[in-house]
Amino acid sequence: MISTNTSREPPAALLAAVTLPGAAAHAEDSLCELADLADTLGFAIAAHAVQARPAPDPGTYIGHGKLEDLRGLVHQYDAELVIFDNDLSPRQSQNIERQLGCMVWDRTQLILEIFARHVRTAEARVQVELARMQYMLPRLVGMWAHLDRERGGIGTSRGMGEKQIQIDRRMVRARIAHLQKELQRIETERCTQRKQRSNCFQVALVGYTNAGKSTLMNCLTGSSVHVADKLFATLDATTRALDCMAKPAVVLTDTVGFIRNLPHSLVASFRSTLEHVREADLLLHVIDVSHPDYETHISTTAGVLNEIGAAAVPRMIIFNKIDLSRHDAIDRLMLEKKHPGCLCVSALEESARNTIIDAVTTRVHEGCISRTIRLPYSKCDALADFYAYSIVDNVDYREDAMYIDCTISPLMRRHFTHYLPKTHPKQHHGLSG
Ligand SMILES: Nc1nc2c(ncn2[C@@H]2O[C@H](COP(=O)(O)OP(=O)(O)OP(=O)(O)O)[C@@H](O)[C@H]2O)c(=O)[nH]1
Ligand SMILES: [Mg+2]
Repeated sequence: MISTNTSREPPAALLAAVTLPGAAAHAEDSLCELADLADTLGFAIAAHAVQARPAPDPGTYIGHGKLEDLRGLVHQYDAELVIFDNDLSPRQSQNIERQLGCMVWDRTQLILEIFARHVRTAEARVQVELARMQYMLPRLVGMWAHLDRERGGIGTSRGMGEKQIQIDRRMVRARIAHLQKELQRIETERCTQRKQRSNCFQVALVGYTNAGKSTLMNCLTGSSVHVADKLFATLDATTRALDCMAKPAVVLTDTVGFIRNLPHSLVASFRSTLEHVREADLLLHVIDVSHPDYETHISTTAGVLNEIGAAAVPRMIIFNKIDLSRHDAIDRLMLEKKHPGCLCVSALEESARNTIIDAVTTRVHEGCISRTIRLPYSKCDALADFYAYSIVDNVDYREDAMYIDCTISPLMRRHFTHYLPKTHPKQHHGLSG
């Protein structure tokens, strides 16, 4: 089927997709998302072509007849670009480009271009460039083929194009090695910052792109991180203190969103940014409940969390944008039944703050133990640790020592190992001094 759209703004682009058996259910949503991704880069989608096939064509992914149709559309709309919803091999992109006479991107390249456009910090710049270089390396072949076509002929030895490819490959490999070193340096720096934060309960916002993570970050911490109604507005990790009564103190991190078929090279390059997610004590999984395909967003996010090694981190589900739901109360009931313990909020409403902070505080204090600990006066310096890492209910200054009534969270127990027994907890614990 080929459908067209008469409203057109330059630069024009076309979308193309091949639906393989088993993928039909999500094909339309995936194509809509591809249009949103293209829109993020400012392309106007003039038309799209979709073909159902039992398997991709090895040379051109899409069938030859459909490719002819696309060629007609390229001319009709004067399209600069054709974007495939599937991942194309370097050879397939090259063949299609040759036949259509315009630029051809696959889904991965489109996402890489968006990331490149949205980078703000030096770290994200390195991460995105590394992913782009890795994507480009096997695709250099097509870039210089014209030199061979111009100069090559029967009897010519190696063409200029081939020599140029070898030079380029060396340069790209050297650049990749340089970027990898740079990322390692950044990771070491991050490791130091993480150690500084290890006395805090770490919470990270995760979820599909555009779910409202940054809006929630601003609502919860009063910060002003960048919010936009476009995909991949956030590429960097921002960490802020959460103003709540929990002990230990809580820090919240906002970071890059996920999407279906997130390029593996990007996941690998963003390892240091995603470390916040892997090392968190709790993940707030934010879901845009107004999105018709939010169930797929939930499973996609779960899949990426698995891929980055964060599957075991405890999660709290937050259905956001409930203000956009048509039957607010009914939807809440249905969601709470299906996802026990979930929260339904609107990040645009003040009430979201208290709802989430109360739930996080409860989670921080889950598994806390209450103890009366004897602290000899010779160790009175340690009293500061009790105030920093536990909730102190009372300090009784007796003749022999101080007796501290306190509540200690599981995360902070390591600070009190001297005071707590290894096996049988008793009501009173002392430190010999
Ligand atoms: N109506 C409504 N809009 C919201 C709500 N939360 C966020 N938005 C809007 O949704 C859009 C995306 O919000 P962001 O906070 O940038 O989303 P994000 O999850 O950080 O997106 P990425 O950084 O791209 O992954 C913005 O236009 C927000 O104003 C909400 O509760 N209700
Ligand atoms: Mg964001």
